[in-house]
Amino acid sequence: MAETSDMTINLLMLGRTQTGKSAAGNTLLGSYDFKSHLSPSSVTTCCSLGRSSRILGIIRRNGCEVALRVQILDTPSYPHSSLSKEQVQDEVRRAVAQQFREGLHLALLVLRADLPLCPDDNDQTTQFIQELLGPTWKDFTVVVLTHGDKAEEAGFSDDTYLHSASSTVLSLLSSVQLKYIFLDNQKSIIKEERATILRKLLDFIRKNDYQRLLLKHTKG
Ligand SMILES: Nc1nc2c(ncn2[C@@H]2O[C@H](COP(=O)(O)OP(=O)(O)OP(=O)(O)O)[C@@H](O)[C@H]2O)c(=O)[nH]1
Ligand SMILES: [Mg+2]
Repeated sequence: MAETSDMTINLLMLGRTQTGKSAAGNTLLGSYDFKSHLSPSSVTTCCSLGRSSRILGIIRRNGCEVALRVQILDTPSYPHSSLSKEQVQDEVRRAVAQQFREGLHLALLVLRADLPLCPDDNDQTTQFIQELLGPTWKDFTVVVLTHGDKAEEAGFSDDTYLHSASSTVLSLLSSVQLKYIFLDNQKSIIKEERATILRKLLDFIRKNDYQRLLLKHTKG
């Protein structure tokens, strides 16, 4: 049961196929709620909601411990190997309206840190997000760079990675006011690492004055 003093954050996973959206959702929840595996076709075909248990040790309010609850909506990718753009948009809008009635705090745009981001791919993805979230999409979007382990194997640390990243990535990061995090979904995350990542996300939410974004309703 959620206690009234608990704080719940609503996060929406978005991104291209096989970038690690479902794996990132699992990492953040500390669970295996979402189906995630390597595949020559898109794995996730409909939205599903994952909920964390009450997480302590992250937030204090007026000197008192407040439990954090994380709700994550995993989504089919765009582009998708078998769904059209309209089908993905309708499915995401339907699920957000159903699961996040009070709106979402952040959309997590998942990119692979170990692959170049090409301008056309980026334009297609950001246009999709803009159409979905509306004109304030940049305020509510955080870039999540997965496959940090592979980038590290190739000799890039989180800092040096940005020196070598393409101008497309750099301008995307700058347009979302440098809201980004690195994730290695390959290893099982320890409690302290997850707490650090959740604190960063809470910081982005705080900078947005805890605003929640409501998506425009569509057919359904
Ligand atoms: N090495 C490494 N592999 C990862 C990482 N994140 C995801 N993967 C792998 O990438 C593959 C795809 O992961 P998914 O979580 O299914 O990706 P997705 O974006 O949800 O894919 P679709 O649902 O098909 O669009 C899986 O084999 C994951 O184990 C990461 O940070 N490092
Ligand atoms: Mg998936």
